[in-house]
Amino acid sequence: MSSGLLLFFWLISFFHLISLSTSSKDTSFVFNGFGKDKLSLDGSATLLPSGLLQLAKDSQHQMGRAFIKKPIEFSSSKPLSFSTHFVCALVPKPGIESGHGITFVISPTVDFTRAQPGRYLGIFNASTSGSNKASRLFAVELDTIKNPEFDETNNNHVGIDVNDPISVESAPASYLSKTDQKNVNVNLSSGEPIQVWVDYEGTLLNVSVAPLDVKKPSQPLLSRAINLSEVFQSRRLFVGFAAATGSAISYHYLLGWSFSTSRELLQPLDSSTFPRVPRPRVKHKKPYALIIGLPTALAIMVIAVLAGVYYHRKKKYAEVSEAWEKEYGTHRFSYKSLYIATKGFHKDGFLGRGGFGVVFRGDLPESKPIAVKRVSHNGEEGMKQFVAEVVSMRSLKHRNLVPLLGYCRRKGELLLVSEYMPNGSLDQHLFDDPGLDLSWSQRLVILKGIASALFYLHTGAEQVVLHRDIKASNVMLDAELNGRLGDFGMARFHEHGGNAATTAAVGTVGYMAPELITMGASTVTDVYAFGVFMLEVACGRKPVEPGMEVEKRFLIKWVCECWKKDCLLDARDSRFGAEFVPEEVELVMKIGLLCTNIVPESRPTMEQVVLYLNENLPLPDFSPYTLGIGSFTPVVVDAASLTGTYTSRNWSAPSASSSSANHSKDHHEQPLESNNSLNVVTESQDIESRLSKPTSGC
Ligand SMILES: *[C@@H]1O[C@H](CO)[C@@H](O)[C@H](O)[C@H]1NC(C)=O
Ligand SMILES: *[C@@H]1O[C@H](CO)[C@@H](O)[C@H](O)[C@H]1NC(C)=O
Ligand SMILES: *[C@@H]1O[C@H](CO)[C@@H](O)[C@H](O)[C@H]1NC(C)=O
Ligand SMILES: *[C@@H]1O[C@H](CO)[C@@H](O)[C@H](O)[C@H]1NC(C)=O
Ligand SMILES: *[C@@H]1O[C@H](CO)[C@@H](O)[C@H](O)[C@H]1NC(C)=O
Ligand SMILES: *[C@@H]1O[C@H](CO)[C@@H](O)[C@H](O)[C@H]1NC(C)=O
Ligand SMILES: *[C@@H]1O[C@H](CO)[C@@H](O)[C@H](O)[C@H]1NC(C)=O
Ligand SMILES: CC(=O)N[C@H]1CO[C@H](CO)[C@@H](O)[C@@H]1O
Repeated sequence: MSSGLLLFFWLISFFHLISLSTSSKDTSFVFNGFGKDKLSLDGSATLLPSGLLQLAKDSQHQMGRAFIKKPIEFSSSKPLSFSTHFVCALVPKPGIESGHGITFVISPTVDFTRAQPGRYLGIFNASTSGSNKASRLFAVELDTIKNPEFDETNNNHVGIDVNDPISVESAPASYLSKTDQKNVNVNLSSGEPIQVWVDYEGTLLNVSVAPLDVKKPSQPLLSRAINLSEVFQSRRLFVGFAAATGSAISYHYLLGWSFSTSRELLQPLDSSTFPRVPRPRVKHKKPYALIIGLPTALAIMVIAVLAGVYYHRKKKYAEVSEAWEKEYGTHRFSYKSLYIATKGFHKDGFLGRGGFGVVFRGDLPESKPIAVKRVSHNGEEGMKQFVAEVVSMRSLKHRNLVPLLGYCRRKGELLLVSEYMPNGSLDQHLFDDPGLDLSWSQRLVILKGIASALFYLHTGAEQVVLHRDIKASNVMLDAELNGRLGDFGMARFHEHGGNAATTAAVGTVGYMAPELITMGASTVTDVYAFGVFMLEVACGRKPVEPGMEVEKRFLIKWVCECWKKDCLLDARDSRFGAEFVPEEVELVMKIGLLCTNIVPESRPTMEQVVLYLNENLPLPDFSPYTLGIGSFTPVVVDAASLTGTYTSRNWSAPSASSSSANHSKDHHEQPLESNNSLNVVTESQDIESRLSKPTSGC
């Protein structure tokens, strides 16, 4: 070999790669960390990017081997000899027994397809042990498992194997310390790098082990006479390493390796350039932190989340239920079912906003569609009575009532469940543009239906039921466009739930009988409201329209004025066209006026109204000048004054009670100058007087 080539190899050695030199017939090489090109890897052996050679994978029953690619040509002219020095590390896997071990191997072949892992160390197999010593194999083992069947001394031994996993010589890993002059144990599976020297010359094989920072011991651990020329017929031999795991697992690393066929030519290892041995990331306490702590933390988190969800749901679906409600159990809906039925009260199911709450459409499984009204209230006061009423209302059955199905109670909220009415409320069709143009006959059917329902409420049920808030927006239309009275009793609820001072009179302005404030609700106040409602349906306008000219502003007055001018039909809804029966329209208007008589006693009962409407009873004799007819007294509730003066329940009848049958314009304003400061305010006198001025023609 030329000196230039030698220099080249020196340079490579200097860069801690590979030095492979042959001097005469000797072979030497050194690896300070490993490169791929000179080694052939087998099994699970891998070369890590750091230059670390990992032999067996960190899982069970793995084996890995690494041999020099080209076989060493041992000189046949002189006895076989070699020297090697390598550094390895066996890093135990946390929590698992460390095993099985690493071997330095000399073999005429690199075909180890029959080899087995575990105690066979990835080079032997079951049949190579015992008498059948077919394989030609020499190995030095660093074994971290005690295999009693192989006569092994302990789980931390070094052995010499010739054709057999049963060592010809073995000893617990240790070295003779120069300084202390005593044997020091070497823990093979400490994870620390361990130096191994194997020297063979003549027929003597010496093996030494020591930690990395210790010089080669003067006395070898094992010294054994072996004739390797008998073991190997061939002089072309592969040298390398093997490692295996079984159910015990270690990471088996090789950090550096120097080999020479001549003891003198063996090159030193440079430990400063060795790759670092990776430590399993979790040590000692951390595995517990992971194995026990992590699942515990996860479990706590899961429980916390579940608890959070539970309480959230519990709060979301929370209801108020009291002992007295038990008897109404069957009428009670769970909030959750209503929440689900209305898809969380989604805006897509929004039906409308009534006087007392918001209405949503809902779908319960196996049931007709429902309407859910959410009524907020600020007190539990009167709730018991109201719920009792609601439940009793459930027993009300009439084809012109919206069937009430039940209720649900939450804190500050009451939910009323009724059947869903597909065609909405009447006021939408009377006043809103996209509504239906209800013909006169349809309207008459609706009026007759509502009259009959109200008659039923007043007389048909076990006890008198007042609606308290009759108006077009509380009249629903079913699929056949029948009128269905809904929301009965709501006003009463409002009265209970709210501030007594502001709710002394409840209902809707324009439909409230004047005596309502002082006398409270009664069947006759319902009749009054129904009268207004009849006029509303016949005229197609609201009872009070502040935007209109003064003469038309108050519906009752306007209808009466038209009658006075003998053109009652002028007040009718212009949308009727020609398709109406004039007598019927007049009849409805007159009944409306009759019902809105300012004198409660003068109003008909609902029974009479039904009879009148069906023309089973002639109307009483009355004119637009009859006492109390056509006198609209808009009621304005002044809450502040109410609180102080709402003591006298006695209503001094307004001047309408004056005996004059002819309702003279000059004195029909007087009634409300009553001295008990009833919170009833009339429109100013000049409006009244102007209204009563006769206008010419129709
Ligand atoms: C064991 O290995 C030897 C040689 O490597 C082979 O001849 C033999 O068949 C193997 N036995 C088994 C059981 O694999
Ligand atoms: C060897 O070291 C490993 C890892 O530090 C340890 O688990 C084991 O107990 C040690 N063995 C002995 C015999 O000290
Ligand atoms: C082996 O060790 C003995 C001392 O125990 C020594 O005399 C001999 O030279 C050594 N042989 C080799 C090859 O290192
Ligand atoms: C070793 O074995 C070889 C071949 O069997 C033989 O030629 C040689 O003499 C032996 N050497 C010794 C020292 O026994
Ligand atoms: C209200 O009128 C009744 C008779 O209608 C009478 O007994 C009662 O004392 C009156 N109350 C007041 C406060 O005027
Ligand atoms: C009512 O007044 C009208 C005209 O204003 C009059 O024709 C009629 O006779 C009066 N009726 C009564 C009962 O006073
Ligand atoms: C109302 O009462 C006051 C005294 O409180 C009295 O001066 C006034 O004349 C009374 N008005 C009427 C209409 O009774
Ligand atoms: C006139 C009108 O719109 N009628 C409807 C009332 O509701 C039913 C059921 O939804 C519909 O089929 C009708 O068309």
